Amino acid sequence: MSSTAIDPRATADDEGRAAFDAIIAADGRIEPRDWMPDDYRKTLIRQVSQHAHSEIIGMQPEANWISRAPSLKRKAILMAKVQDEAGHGLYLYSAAETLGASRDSMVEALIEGKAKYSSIFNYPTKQWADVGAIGWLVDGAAIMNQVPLCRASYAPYGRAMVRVCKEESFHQRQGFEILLSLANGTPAQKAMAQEAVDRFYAPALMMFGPPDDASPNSTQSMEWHIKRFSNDDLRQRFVGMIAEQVKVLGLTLPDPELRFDEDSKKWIHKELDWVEFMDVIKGNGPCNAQRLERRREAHEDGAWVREAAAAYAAKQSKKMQEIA
Ligand code: BYC
Repeated sequence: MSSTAIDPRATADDEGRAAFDAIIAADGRIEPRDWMPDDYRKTLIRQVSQHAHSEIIGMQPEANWISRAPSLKRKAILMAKVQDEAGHGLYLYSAAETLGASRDSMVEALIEGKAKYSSIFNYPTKQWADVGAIGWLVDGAAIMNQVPLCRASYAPYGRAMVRVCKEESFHQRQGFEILLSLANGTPAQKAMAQEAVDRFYAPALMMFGPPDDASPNSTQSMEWHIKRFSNDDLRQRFVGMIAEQVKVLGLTLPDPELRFDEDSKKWIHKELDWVEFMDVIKGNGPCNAQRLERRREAHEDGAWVREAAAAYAAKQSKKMQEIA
């Protein structure tokens, strides 16, 4: 091609970028077939697949208590909640697939320990009240983070989030209600609830990710309207919310320094252990190895389902070809 010839691909890309920029500037939505910059696609595949993995791995700490739930009613509710998390994972894998990521490659990255998932699920659930603390604090943090994601510029992600958030809000209430029952129970039950809150408080605050000045992805993700608020902003909102709710529970947060500073209009909370956080996301948390081992086993156990589904799909497609 001579140097003066017009490269049709370059023109299409320029037009695509202009259309993309205009949609983002107007706070509109990008659909799967729209042109998008490679880095936007990559960022979304990263975040959405990590989010899907978190939902799937997040089933384990609570499933640990299904067989030991204290009543039939609690057991039924917990089973429904854990199944909801599986559903969230599936919506999210589907959303990531619309960006061109294959389900197999995402699952492989998870079971090979190459993909990240939320730090929180690498902590153990040691006693029944942990199920309440997860519902209240972990699902509570998840909602705080995910409600703004309903407006994410990538439409399939935003649409998945709407449904996820409705279910998370039920999850948070069931967790709060478990803690409330325990807090109003015997002194031993109240102590169990307090101990669970003490253990999950800091890890729940770290779910929002590193502080803003150490968050390499936030600025660009906010410019693209994927994230709407920074990690610290969401953490602030969350702390403010639970500081009030804990009073209703009659429990305390393990943070004697926690106060609202009128001058800065910010909540001052204790320093979080970011060394521990980095260690957990690198795979060295208390339960990382166990979570991945369990996921690998489940994947292997489910091989026959995948094979049967693939064989059925192949048979149907052959039938359709014969008819056509
Ligand atoms: N854990 O630049 P940053 C649930 C990573 S499941 C692990 O701030 P970004 C539930 C981050 O990926 C809810 N890794 O990143 C399920 C990045 O690493 P890479 C899960 C974390 O993406 C079952 C690096 O640190 N929610 O609710 O702008 C039962 C630098 O961070 C974490 C979501 O996934 C972490 N906590 O912001 C019950 C929400 N934080 O990828 C409940 C969707 C950061 O560059 N995700 N990292 O190697 C998001 O909103 C964002 O991805 C984050 C991080 C706020 C998490």
